[in-house]
Amino acid sequence: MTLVRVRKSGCLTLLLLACTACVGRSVQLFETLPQDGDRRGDAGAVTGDGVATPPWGSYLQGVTLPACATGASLVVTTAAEEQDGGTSAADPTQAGPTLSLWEALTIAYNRPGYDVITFDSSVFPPSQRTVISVSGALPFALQTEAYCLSGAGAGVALVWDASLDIECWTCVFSVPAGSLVVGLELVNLPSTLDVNAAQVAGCSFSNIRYVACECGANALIGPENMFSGSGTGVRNSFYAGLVVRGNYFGFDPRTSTNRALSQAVVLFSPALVEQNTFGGEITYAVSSTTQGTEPTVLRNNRWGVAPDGSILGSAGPHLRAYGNPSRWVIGPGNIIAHSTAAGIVLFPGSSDFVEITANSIYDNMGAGIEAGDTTFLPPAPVITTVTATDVSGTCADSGRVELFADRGDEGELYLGSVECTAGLWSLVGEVPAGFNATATLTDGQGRTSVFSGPVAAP
Ligand SMILES: [Ca+2]
Ligand SMILES: [Ca+2]
Repeated sequence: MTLVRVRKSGCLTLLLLACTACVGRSVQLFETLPQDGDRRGDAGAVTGDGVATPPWGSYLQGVTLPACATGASLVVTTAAEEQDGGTSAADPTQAGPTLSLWEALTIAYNRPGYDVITFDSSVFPPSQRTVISVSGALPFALQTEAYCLSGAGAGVALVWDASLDIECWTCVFSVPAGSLVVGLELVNLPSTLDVNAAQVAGCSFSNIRYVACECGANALIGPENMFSGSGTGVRNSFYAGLVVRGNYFGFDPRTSTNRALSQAVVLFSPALVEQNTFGGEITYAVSSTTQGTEPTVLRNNRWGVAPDGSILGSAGPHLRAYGNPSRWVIGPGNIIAHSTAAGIVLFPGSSDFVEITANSIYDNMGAGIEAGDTTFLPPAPVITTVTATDVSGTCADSGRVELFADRGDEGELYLGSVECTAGLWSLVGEVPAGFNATATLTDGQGRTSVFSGPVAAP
């Protein structure tokens, strides 16, 4: 494992997770695009698993998505690249008999007030996936006032030319404060959706080449976005308030299968990451070099197990936490299972604080929590006695002991917690037959130990 130093905005930072492709807009990174069938314009595709994949628009018909606010309507009626009325058009009557996406973005920009861009479902039926090809710059990619762009109820795939430079910022529309982008398939994005105090939901990002969503302050990413490709799903810079909720990273909810993804979430400021599914082929799930005392919170996410219960596995540890400085709270309610390596790997420095609380960590081939360096971690508590009704033990450092039951030496079932103050602790808790008791200790600074050794239930 390699720590990678990267330079961003003049500051030398050490990534919490090794991350070779997540920063530096001037770097050309992805020469070869993965092929996954998403450039096909037919009704569906067949994955390498032989599973038929319904069109994204069909899938979304069974999903609850956020709706546009009330605004002036613009209904796109052609997939063609048209620019009737020129770049000063401010009304649909200037756009000729059909309205293109180019014309709609132009009018939304020029017409004062909130515009709602939707797609005619007779031209873009949700069952058929109609492609809008983007071969270069979009008019008014830099939108300046709130709008809604909704493919909900239609089958719209925006497919950027794969030869476009990844720094083509004018090839992708921005998402300014108060906006909503929802229900679209976005393929081969050459740069990013700049999302500022706005929401992106129900979008399929495939063949991501760079960063799909670059988030400013108070962005909401989710629910129901899907991310795959050789780039990064979601990234924030030095802005607070990002929420990443209810998405699928490196995972296709239509087939409940893994999709390749280099990096899911890259954070430079604290964020809330919850209720997401992370597939088993993500190189780096969440990385963070957050500053200050606010933690990045990861709760109620799942690694290694799909929402339908199928096992997704992984080719390495699900979460790797190291860097300097950063503060994380991992829990409650994450499922971290079925890794071919550890569940979580910690490499804490002197000013890193990784609290791990009330998760379900089990069936990983390596340790549930592995410490590459224990210098700055509290020692794990020791379990001395397990009876039918309670568990007791000792601790070298004071702190909160969390008790788990596991078939091995991890922590599948969270049973409760108790303070260990004078080197001793005891907790009422029934460890099921066939399970072992295990425990962690979290010290007063918010650093959690690895799991204790397991002790079998009587
Ligand atoms: Ca037109
Ligand atoms: Ca407008």
